[in-house]
Amino acid sequence: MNELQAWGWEEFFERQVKHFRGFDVARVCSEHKRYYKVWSIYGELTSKVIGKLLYDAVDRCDLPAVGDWVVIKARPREASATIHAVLKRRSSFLRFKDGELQVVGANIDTVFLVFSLNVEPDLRKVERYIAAAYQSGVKPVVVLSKADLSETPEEIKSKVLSVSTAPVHVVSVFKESGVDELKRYFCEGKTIALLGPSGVGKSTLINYFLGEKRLAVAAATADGQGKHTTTSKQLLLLPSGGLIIDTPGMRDLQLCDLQAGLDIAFQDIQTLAQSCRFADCNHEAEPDCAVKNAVSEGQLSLERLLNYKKLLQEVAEKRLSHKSLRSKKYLSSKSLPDLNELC
Ligand SMILES: Nc1nc2c(ncn2[C@@H]2O[C@H](COP(=O)(O)OP(=O)(O)O)[C@@H](O)[C@H]2O)c(=O)[nH]1
Ligand SMILES: [Mg+2]
Ligand SMILES: [Zn+2]
Repeated sequence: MNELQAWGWEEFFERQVKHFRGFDVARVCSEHKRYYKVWSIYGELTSKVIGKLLYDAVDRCDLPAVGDWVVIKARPREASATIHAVLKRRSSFLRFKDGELQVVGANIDTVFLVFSLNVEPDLRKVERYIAAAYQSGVKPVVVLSKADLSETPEEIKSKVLSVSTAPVHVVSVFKESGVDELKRYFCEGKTIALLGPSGVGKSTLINYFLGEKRLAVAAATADGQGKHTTTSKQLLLLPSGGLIIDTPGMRDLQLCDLQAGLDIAFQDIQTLAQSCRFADCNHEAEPDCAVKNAVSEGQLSLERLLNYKKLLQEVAEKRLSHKSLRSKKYLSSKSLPDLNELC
């Protein structure tokens, strides 16, 4: 495996650069206003996008984001470069910020959805994040952090497992428990992103994996909450191979108009629905509704069903509102992750 491949370069990107001659490729590792740090065969370069790319950009999604592969003209002696194109993304996490769609991270294979055990995680949020991950073409893994601050970590884990089609891990960096199990998701050339509210211990976890205190971590607070320390996204190379993206805390993730992602996240409801009398059952007042029956028999929680309906509604609304957005190209036609593969 060459250097580029170790950073995630693959055939999917290779195909896109056939017609670029005299250029190099690089991966964006961080973003600072309109400057980007990129990894290239010349080392790390500070780069700027060319005017045409800025001019042609309809929204922020058209500009480079952390994790993107870009086409560059390098000036190795000055350790700088200009970015001429952003290659099509294999996957991307999106969110709405300041009224526009933004890419939180690009070309991610696996996402660790981190929730701290110092309070019981909001199961509805867990469901939402999982659905958003599947929709983005990324495999989710739920990480319940700070197990040392909870008296009942295993109990909370089983509650989370009951709403999760993704694996769930209980970890404590302070006690060094459970963390090594997460290493099985590291694979050379594959990118993991950490998402979750700020203060849950994402940067601490990454420092543990890096084996050094590379990232700033919030000073401990009495309530175990932590505060906002990570201010920008950053792509890092793991010593064991593989890549990891640290993100600042995020309240919410954007769902996109890919119903299939929801279907995977709520596979239990999908399966039940196959036994409803009507194929297009809305699980409202229809007779012989297997989903409602499961709720009344206590097999399915009403909150989970209501959240599923709410997310469905949101997806339907997105579909309408994104019709006018050119960035629709980032929202649909994404392939779903292969759930059987670990790496
Ligand atoms: N008790 C406990 N605290 C932790 C653990 N991991 C991180 N923290 C603390 O949680 C706070 C926030 O951590 P940080 O990594 O900055 O969180 P981030 O905002 O998600 O990146 C810091 O004070 C950490 O020391 C853990 O396993 N147990
Ligand atoms: Mg952080
Ligand atoms: Zn039904």
